[in-house]
Amino acid sequence: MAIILYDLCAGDAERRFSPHCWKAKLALAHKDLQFETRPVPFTRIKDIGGGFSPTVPVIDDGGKLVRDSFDIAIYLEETYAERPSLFRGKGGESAARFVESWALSTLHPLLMRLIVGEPSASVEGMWQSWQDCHSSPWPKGRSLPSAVLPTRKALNAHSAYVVCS
Ligand SMILES: N[C@@H](CCC(=O)N[C@@H](CS)C(=O)NCC(=O)O)C(=O)O
Repeated sequence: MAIILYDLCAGDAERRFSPHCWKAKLALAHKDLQFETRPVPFTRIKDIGGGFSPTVPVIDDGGKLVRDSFDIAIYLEETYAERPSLFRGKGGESAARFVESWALSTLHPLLMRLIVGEPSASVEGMWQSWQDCHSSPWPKGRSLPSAVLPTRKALNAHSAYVVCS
């Protein structure tokens, strides 16, 4: 039976814009697991599993619900240990945690600023939930090029791992 992934959508159910849900999708694909997505708008997240999680992604694996993209990755790694590994051990898991923390605290606030602009009444609720989730201050005076410099250097040094299509 295919795993179900509850996936954030916009008014257009085909528009899936959540980077946290993308991570869960990539983890499922890397594990070569069959999954189906269920589009969920912000206002319906509370209906998943009778209020199981305030956020998506959530997966339903034969009745077992798991929330949070990183917890989903750990669950898949442990439950489907015979499949291609996501972390290749505890060292890889710790490195992935570091990258996640860096992306959440440095990259996401800057990207949010580019996408939604300066805080305003229209995004106030969204920004509050963002800060609650990530404890990140509004990124005043920081620029995207300086924030991505470590990534740029790493990719330059290890370009063999970058696949272009
Ligand atoms: N730490 C969580 C964060 C998930 C998260 O923030 N998801 C957003 C969508 S990108 C969400 O569901 N927000 C609901 C809300 O703000 O009401 C994870 O990695 O899954």
